Amino acid sequence: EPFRERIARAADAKKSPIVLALDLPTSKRNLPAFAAKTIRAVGQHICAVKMNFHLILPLSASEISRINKLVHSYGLQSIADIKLNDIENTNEVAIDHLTRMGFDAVIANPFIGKGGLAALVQKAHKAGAGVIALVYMSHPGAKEGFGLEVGGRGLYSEFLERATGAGADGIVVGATQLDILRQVAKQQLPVYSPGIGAQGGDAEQAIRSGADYLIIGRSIVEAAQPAKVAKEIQSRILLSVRK
Ligand code: O7E
Repeated sequence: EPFRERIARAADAKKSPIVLALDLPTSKRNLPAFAAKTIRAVGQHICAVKMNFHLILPLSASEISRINKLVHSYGLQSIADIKLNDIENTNEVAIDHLTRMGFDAVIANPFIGKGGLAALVQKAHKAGAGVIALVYMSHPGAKEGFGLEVGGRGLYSEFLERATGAGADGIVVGATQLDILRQVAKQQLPVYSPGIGAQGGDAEQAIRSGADYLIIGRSIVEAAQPAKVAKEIQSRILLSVRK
């Protein structure tokens, strides 16, 4: 079953479009134990876990594999978010390592070009993994890159075309970019939206504007009661209109 369907099934089963960004602060001691504790706490309120440099840099491959096994035991998908942005060979080596560690999907930056993105998607699909492509990021400076005007239109619309053309399994648009969310919501690809809470975006507003999945980190991970916060967001979204 392709990643796109696996994560849709997980979201259905958990009644949650939340992708937990497991972004633990560097001050935390015993990261694997804290990661496991967080997954156990919120596992019923999310459909996937996303790991970034916060864990992929300090932990060993076997420590990451163990976390991925725990993620899977909760019926969740696991996404590796080291935004791939390199030459073909390097991206392919990264995909090899990440899929061996048990990740179900990777993130890619369409800036590498049509050919590079297509090769990356092919490689990932062959390994049974999905690819989610950046289209418009959530931070204020995103307009200086993704929002640049090229040939009379925003670079992000070119990135969207590249993602579709390459056969990617989803795209990323920040929850802080509601206009862009509304534009891309009409497309065929599932939209993953980060920037809720800590970066100022709102969960319900993002869903109403067309986000299919919400990537949420610090507001859950750093909360005194992560399960309570995750459950609150989950029930608020369930009540709001889904597209
Ligand atoms: O702000 P937080 O704590 O809720 O965390 C957001 C996470 O989403 C964090 O891991 C960050 O690296 C990531 N992210 C963004 O914040 N903005 C983006 O535009 C894109 C991502 C991201 O996850 O991209 C790949 C899916």
